[in-house]
Amino acid sequence: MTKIFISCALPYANGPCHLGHIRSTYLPADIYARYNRMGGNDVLMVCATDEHGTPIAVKADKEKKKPIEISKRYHDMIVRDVESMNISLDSFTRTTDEIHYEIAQNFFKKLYDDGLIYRQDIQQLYCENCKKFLPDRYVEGLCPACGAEARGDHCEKCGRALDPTELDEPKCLTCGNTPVIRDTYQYSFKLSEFEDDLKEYIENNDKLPANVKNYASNWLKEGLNDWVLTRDMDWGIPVPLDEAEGKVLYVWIEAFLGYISSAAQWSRGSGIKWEDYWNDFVVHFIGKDIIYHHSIFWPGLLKAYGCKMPDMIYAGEFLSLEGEKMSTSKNWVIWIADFVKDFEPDLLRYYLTMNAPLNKDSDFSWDDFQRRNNDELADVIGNFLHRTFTFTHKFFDGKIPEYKNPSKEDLEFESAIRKLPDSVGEYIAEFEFREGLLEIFKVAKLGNKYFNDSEPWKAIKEDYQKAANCLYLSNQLAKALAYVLKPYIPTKANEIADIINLENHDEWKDAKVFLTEGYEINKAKPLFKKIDDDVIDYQKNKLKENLKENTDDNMADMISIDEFDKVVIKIGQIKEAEKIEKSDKLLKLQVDIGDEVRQIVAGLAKFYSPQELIDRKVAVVVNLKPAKLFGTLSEGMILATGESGALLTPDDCEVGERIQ
Ligand code: B3M
Ligand code: ZN
Repeated sequence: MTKIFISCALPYANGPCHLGHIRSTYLPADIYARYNRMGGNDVLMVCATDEHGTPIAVKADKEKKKPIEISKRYHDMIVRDVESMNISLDSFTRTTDEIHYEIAQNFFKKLYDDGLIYRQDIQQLYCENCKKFLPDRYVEGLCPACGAEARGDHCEKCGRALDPTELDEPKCLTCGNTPVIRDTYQYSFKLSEFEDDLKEYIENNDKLPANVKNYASNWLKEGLNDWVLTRDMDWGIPVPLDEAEGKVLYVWIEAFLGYISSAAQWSRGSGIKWEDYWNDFVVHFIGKDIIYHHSIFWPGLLKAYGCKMPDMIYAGEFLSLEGEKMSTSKNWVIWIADFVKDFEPDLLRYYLTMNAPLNKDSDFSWDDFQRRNNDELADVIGNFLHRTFTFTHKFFDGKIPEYKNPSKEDLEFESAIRKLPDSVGEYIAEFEFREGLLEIFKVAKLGNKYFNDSEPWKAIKEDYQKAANCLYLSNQLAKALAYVLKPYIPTKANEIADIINLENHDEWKDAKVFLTEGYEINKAKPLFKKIDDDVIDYQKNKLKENLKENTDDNMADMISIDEFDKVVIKIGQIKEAEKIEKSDKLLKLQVDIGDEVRQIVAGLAKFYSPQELIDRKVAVVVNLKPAKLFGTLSEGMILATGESGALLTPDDCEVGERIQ
């Protein structure tokens, strides 16, 4: 038995989870964890929300709230999202927990006392308008390496960790001014001293996947600089040195320690040592954008501290949406909370795993999601199971029939069933999750072919034993499926197990044990349903409706006064309002704008009932090009706030008056 320490990258607590989080990190970690638990290994799977740093501070500034209010809000949402996808974390904590502060400060202090962290005079960007230093994501500019737009500490395009002073054309995120360079001091980690250790770690670790190895060794070729570990900011963990008033730990150094503090909280008071898991086998599941941090900074810190470096770093590549890069600021994204309102989580777990191997970029498209659900889950796996269970009841009274004098076809099918658990298990153990699922799918497909060829509905009259052998073996495959599907689609696997009356199907080794003749199963229940076209059309429309062209409010592209002058806004009055079928957001309105009545489709249904809107005065953009939404013509736009749907209600104005 191995003890396995599994971590998922810590999500920033500045937004809920979307499909990308699930695909790159939580789902593969969960498949791996579930499989290993079934295989008898002792798994500790941890995560936490990453609650410090500029992403949260910036959001709090914008919303005029305290950072902790923001991070609490999103922590709760992230927990809800992760639970709704059945991610079986043992511990999900917060980097604002007390124990985390303690662990992070002690870690820093030890390296400082050992002379591996030192004080250094450096220059940093300072905004003279906001009168503050601009750490990390308080600045935007161009990446010095690849020229892409980058946030202060990180370039998403090339994956490099940056120092904000390196950025070309830096701008203060708060006010847009160009910052100046000022002298200050910070504390740095002697990363450069560990260059050789890291080279050896990356080169000699056969387990590390190619994408991690390649990135890391390319970076190592350039040579390593020391790493600045502190910031001038209010929000964060105070640097545990008397002389360092007003300085906090850089979010990245303490975020790593979130893996440890989450484990430490889990084991506290239980007598179990989380260190035993770490010392046995550590796997970090991360997105590919943070390979640099996990393959260089983190092992460097661990080495310096005297701890074992991770055995495995698994980096999921990117997920796009309908062929376009996902963007939370444009709302080109599918939130987990929205998805699970309309679909079972297992359908997403299946799709995201089957769609592409983790080490390749992948795309979520609604049509493809429908196709895989209908053609694979429903038509192949669902259909095989359903036929097996119904025919067992129809012809054999719900009991596993006798298996005798097997034909060549029977024997071939039997052998495929017997091999399935081992081959799926091997794939999962090697982090080849898609391959494992493909194998399951292949054998289920074979099951359908075998079932068709055996024609038990005919054979039952002409060749009883042939029908009996067919249903005997088909039930054995159904049983194996209840096991091998469990890491991937646990809820469905449990439903299958319920039909087969398996009280306990937690141990992988039992997947191979055949049901005995005469064993009784329950009645079939529909397990997988097809998804209709209009359900998919609705989702596609919703995605388009939600797309915001430019939402990064203050940093939105500037327009000239001439461009603004083109917009005509008038006071209108809503005369009629009705719901639009199939849309839970849109209302069809007839709006009097003085000289005419316009039909306008507005996304207000979530905030107002149609009746509430009658006679309300509203501000209307009247010279928008007409467009059709859900087949309904819209000739204008009503101004309202995006989040609460509050209308701009100019009650003192006359209908038809022009604002702009
Ligand atoms: N929160 C960055 C990210 O979500 C960061 C991960 C920390 S893992 C220690 O991409
Ligand atoms: Zn500024």
